[in-house]
Amino acid sequence: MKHIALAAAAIGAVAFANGAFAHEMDLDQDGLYSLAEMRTEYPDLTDAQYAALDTNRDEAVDADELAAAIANGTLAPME
Ligand SMILES: [Ca+2]
Ligand SMILES: [Ca+2]
Repeated sequence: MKHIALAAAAIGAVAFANGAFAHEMDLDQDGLYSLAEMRTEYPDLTDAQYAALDTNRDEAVDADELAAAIANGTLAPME
């Protein structure tokens, strides 16, 4: 059981690191990731790809949409 707990802790650490990096990517700290902000981490992101990330179609990517895209493999995890 011990190694399962350690694995869970490692996954938590990765999630925390992603969260911290995502916070930095939000240059104006408005809680949303504009296309320009996304391109600071994903330089090759296209308009179409950005639109696909915006699943609730409010024309901005929020933290939940970003996390979902990383979780489903649409975006590479941030390092
Ligand atoms: Ca922003
Ligand atoms: Ca959105």
